[in-house]
Amino acid sequence: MHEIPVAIGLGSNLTDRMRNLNFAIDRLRDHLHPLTVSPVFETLPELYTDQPPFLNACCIGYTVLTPRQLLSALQDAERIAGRTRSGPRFGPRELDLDLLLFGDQVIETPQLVVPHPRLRERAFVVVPLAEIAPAWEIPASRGDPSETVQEVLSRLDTTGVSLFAE
Ligand code: PH2
Ligand code: MG
Ligand code: MG
Repeated sequence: MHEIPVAIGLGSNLTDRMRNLNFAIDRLRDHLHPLTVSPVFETLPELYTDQPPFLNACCIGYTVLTPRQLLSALQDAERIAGRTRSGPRFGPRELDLDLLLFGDQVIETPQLVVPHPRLRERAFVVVPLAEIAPAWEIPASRGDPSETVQEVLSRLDTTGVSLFAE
């Protein structure tokens, strides 16, 4: 069995946000071993700002799934949590599960881009990820050099990201 370390970003800004994150964490336990969960942060909405604040967290763990299998497990969990694809791009959602990192692999398919294309710009992802994986080396991709999570964090503006609960 070949296990690969992966990182997942979790977000919710509709209905019971903490319940939605906990639902996702329970589902991720089936696929990532051992599962490490970051603290939860409350974050001001970015990209599409006219929406409620998010709760964001990250999880890491080892998986035997392929990237495609893991992506479809994430999409299943989003759907079961009540997510529909009807709203605006970057708009409000019950549950968002993003495949951020898959070992040191660089993947560019129409369905999936890893490392996540906006990972390095988003304090709401990098702050929680740095709590559990500061030394993870993000592979070079899309013109960005390889650098650690901590290095990315050190140049981000973290205003709007505050600790919510452990
Ligand atoms: N997700 C988005 C758009 N904007 N803002 C915050 N604070 N947190 C998110 O998870 C988020 C967002 C689309 O995925
Ligand atoms: Mg997202
Ligand atoms: Mg998403």
